[in-house]
Amino acid sequence: TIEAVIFDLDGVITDTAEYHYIAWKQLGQELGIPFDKEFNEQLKGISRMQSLERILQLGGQDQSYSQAEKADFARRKNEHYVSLLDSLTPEHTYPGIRELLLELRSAGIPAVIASASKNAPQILRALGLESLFQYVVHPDSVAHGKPAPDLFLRGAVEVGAEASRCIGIEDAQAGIQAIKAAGMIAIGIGEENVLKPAGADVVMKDTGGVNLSFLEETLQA
Ligand code: B16
Ligand code: MG
Repeated sequence: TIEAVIFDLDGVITDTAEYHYIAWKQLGQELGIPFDKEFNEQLKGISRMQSLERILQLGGQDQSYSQAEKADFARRKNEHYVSLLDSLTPEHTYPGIRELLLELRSAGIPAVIASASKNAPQILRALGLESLFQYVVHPDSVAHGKPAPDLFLRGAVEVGAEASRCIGIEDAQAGIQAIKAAGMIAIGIGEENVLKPAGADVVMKDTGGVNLSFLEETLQA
């Protein structure tokens, strides 16, 4: 039996992965560092400052700015990102997610958020989902971000679940790696050719078909 389901947020619960992309792309343009969706896959699941470092590296500008300037770039990106969050309503919850959370609640299986985002609580409030999660791991509470397993392991510990009986759901390569490093079953949401190489046990195009019986079958497979 499943002891906990540990969800990533951006790109699994709602489409905020796209908002991150829009906001980073804008900053990239301002810095003269254009990039595409393929490069953007590397930014998913990693922290704000790490994302900025990757973009600067791409443009060969990683030595060009002081820490204060970098902090200012990250602040600007976040301001843009947070302004995009203003339009978020419960209708923006991905297909099947609310239904799955209700099924888990009925079955007494804890649902946990393991997101790298400092904006996670605000997003869950905007979607009206806060009360359906037993625990939200704070990204600053662990030593290492994804692809390290820390966020997922902390989530399991907080709800008293055995890692091998947890299912993690992720849209990012770094996130799938984190779930597998934690010794959990990994369900990828997105492209098979992106998430299978990262170690996903199963990949679904979207969240529509991810219900409790599917999760139980996946754990038993
Ligand atoms: P913030 P997740 C991650 O969220 C995003 O995938 C990643 O693109 C972002 O840089 C990171 O959160 C930090 O977000 O700037 O809001 O603190 O996918 O782990 O839910
Ligand atoms: Mg994500």
